[in-house]
Amino acid sequence: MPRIESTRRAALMLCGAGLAAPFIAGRAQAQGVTLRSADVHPDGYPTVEGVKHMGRLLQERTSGRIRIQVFHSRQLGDEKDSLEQTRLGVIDMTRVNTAPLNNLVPETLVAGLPFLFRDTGHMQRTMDGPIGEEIGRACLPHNLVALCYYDAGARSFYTRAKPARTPDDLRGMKIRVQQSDMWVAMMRAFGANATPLPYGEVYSALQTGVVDGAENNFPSYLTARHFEVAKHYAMTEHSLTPEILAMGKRSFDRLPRADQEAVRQAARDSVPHMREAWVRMEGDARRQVEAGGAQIVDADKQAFAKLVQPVYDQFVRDDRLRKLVERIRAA
Ligand code: GTR
Repeated sequence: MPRIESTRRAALMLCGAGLAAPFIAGRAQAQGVTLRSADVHPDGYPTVEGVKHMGRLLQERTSGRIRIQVFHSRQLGDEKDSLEQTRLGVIDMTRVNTAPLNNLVPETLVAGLPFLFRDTGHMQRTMDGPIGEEIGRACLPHNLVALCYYDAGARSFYTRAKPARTPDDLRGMKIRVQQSDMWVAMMRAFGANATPLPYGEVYSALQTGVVDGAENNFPSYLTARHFEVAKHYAMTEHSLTPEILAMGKRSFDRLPRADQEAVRQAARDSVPHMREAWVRMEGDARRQVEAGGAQIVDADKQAFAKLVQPVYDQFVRDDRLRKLVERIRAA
């Protein structure tokens, strides 16, 4: 089934379910609300498990009045589609990477900038604190209420023909990136040609040679089965871009204030659960792709890091973003 058609069908199905019905104006408590949340990853993936955990907390804390149903495995389309549906109020929540938000909310691109976060701890402290809050607030005028950030490990290159240990190896290769202008510029800086594609199209693009490679963390490399068609994984670790869980402002505004707070709190409280699942899966995924024939090699990270200034020059131009980057570096 063509992607767009299946997405529209899912959206119609959800509308038909009468999303707005349980929210009764004037009531202090929402009654019998099921929040629909989208994810591109399969059941069991740490992001899906994080949102399910949030749902369990919410259900307990509201005596079953508010629940979450997770539509995993791209049932509601790729990330751009689910973001759009969330902004429009067709679905209530979506878990996406920060990258598909970059063109809409420039503050989010800061979180994906190459070699900005020093390590996972630095990323977590930044995103869980005032800087993450500021980035989240910037989503509000676009009808998105940022609830929390999840881990996505480090992204590295994987390629079909030979490993991308250095920028020279990568030169001229067509590399799939997420749909973000900043990510396109990052590939240009590394000497590659960027091909922006939705996640769901990457496997066949790799298989047919439409692209020479892509980049992602181990859990995605495994679960999307990209390791079957691009076997050379080089540890460039060029970005620690985190995930974001966002609720549509329309759905959020329909909830009474106390329930809004319960939603925010449950999201925050789901983060440690997600991160534990993440750590487990990152190690498992690495072992599984190796067992499946992937060749993991070290890369010359310094050589890649030396090339990123043009990305900063192009995208961190205004004062607001410059200050964010400075504060992140100083943290
Ligand atoms: C994954 C991320 C997804 C999506 C995907 C991609 O690591 O969890 O949200 O961004 O990468 O590359 O499209």
